[in-house]
Amino acid sequence: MLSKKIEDALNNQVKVEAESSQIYLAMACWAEVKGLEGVADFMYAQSDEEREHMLKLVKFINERGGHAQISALKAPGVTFNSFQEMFQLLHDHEVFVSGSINDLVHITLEEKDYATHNFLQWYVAEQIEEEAMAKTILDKINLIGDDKGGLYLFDRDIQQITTRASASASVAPAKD
Ligand code: OFO
Repeated sequence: MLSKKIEDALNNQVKVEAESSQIYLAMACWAEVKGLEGVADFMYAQSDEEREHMLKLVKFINERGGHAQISALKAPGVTFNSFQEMFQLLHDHEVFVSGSINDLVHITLEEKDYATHNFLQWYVAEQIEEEAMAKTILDKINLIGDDKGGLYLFDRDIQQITTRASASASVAPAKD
């Protein structure tokens, strides 16, 4: 059974994950209309993943005697000055989400809720991966800058990251 404090904190994270999904969906749309299909596919995949993160929390809350709240979301930015700026925002957002997960983990310790603490370890590991990936991509795009040829190759490269990630997700055992 969840305490009210934990239920509220988990519901806050539901909103954070839902907003992450919307942010990446908006980025996918912008990349798509700018003609970078590889980047768009990568962002669509990121958006789907964030929705899964949200659903995993929703189900956990409901199964543990709480009630998951589906709330209004903050509208994401829909245009960017450059791909560099967009990937910087993606990176910064992942750092923000990691902080939010850490706060949540901290509350579970304060409340002595070890079941929720255990459940959240999956998110801690996921954030390490996502931050590392965002950093790798950001470093690459910072090297490329505004170079059109570089951006073309980057678009092809990132397509491989997306294909590899979805292939390993389909062969890997279920993450939960
Ligand atoms: Fe939900 O994993 Fe990124 O933000």
